[in-house]
Amino acid sequence: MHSFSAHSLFVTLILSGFVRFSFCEQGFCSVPSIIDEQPLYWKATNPTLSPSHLQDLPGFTRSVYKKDHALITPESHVFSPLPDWSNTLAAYLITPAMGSHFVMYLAKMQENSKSGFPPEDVERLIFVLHGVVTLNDASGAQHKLEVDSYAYLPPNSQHSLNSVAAATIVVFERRYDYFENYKPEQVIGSTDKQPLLETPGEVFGLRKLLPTSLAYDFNIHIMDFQPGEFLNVKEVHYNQHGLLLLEGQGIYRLSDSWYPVQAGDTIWMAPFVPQWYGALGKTKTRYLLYKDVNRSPF
Ligand code: UGY
Ligand code: MN
Repeated sequence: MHSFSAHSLFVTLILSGFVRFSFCEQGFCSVPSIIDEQPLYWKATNPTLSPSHLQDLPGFTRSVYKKDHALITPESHVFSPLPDWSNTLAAYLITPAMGSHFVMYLAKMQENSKSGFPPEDVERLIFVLHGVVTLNDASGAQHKLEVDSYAYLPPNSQHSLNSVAAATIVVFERRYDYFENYKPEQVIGSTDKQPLLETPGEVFGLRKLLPTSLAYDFNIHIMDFQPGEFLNVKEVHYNQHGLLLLEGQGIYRLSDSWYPVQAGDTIWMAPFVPQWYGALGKTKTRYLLYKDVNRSPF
């Protein structure tokens, strides 16, 4: 009886993907098959702290911080309370201390949490990675934002984000760069509702979360690569980037370094850092990418 229940527990664990094997025979090892039926972006908020055999090695991290780029991996995240927010812990992953003109942070909203207000003239974009967040906007309307949904709040627009249960969001903020009489408007949407755009000379799938009109001084790109696909252009450009890998894995080239990366990783790219990505593994890569646009470098 005892051994039967142990056996059925074992089978259940295998079927549920909690136990994975690699089989080695005659010098060859097969990669374990991955049964992954988790919710969308689950890996981004529940990353593998890999390589798993080094997970507990004191001092080991894949994180790197250099003059023109940084890779910040989940085992390096340090969360602390956000000023003005209630019941929320945040990890700032990119800030002007690195040379960026924007911030990118993960905010873990707990039960009955509420956001604070951005500083004067600062615009905000939030993207939901886990859970459900309610946006109360400047007009008094309420919007329920689920995983894969986002909201752009123009500078100085009164709003609050509320959550009754645990939720994780990624937040981008930047001091708005006013241009002529253009005025950005609030935008609410979800990735799956955005059309696939043309990418001449490239193979990746591209969606943009914000309108491309001059009122907006940045955009967030959602980029998809099938395993084996890569950037054709070995990009070097004046724009800066903040990247969150939402799904998949591959190799990111930044300057002269080549990094294995996976869902949950964050990358800061300074202007002009040489950049290239190749998707590997068995599942598609999706990443979310901040890019400043529509303004003269002067
Ligand atoms: O639009 C871009 O600059 C984008 N293709 N860059 C990148 O993926 N590193
Ligand atoms: Mn780029």
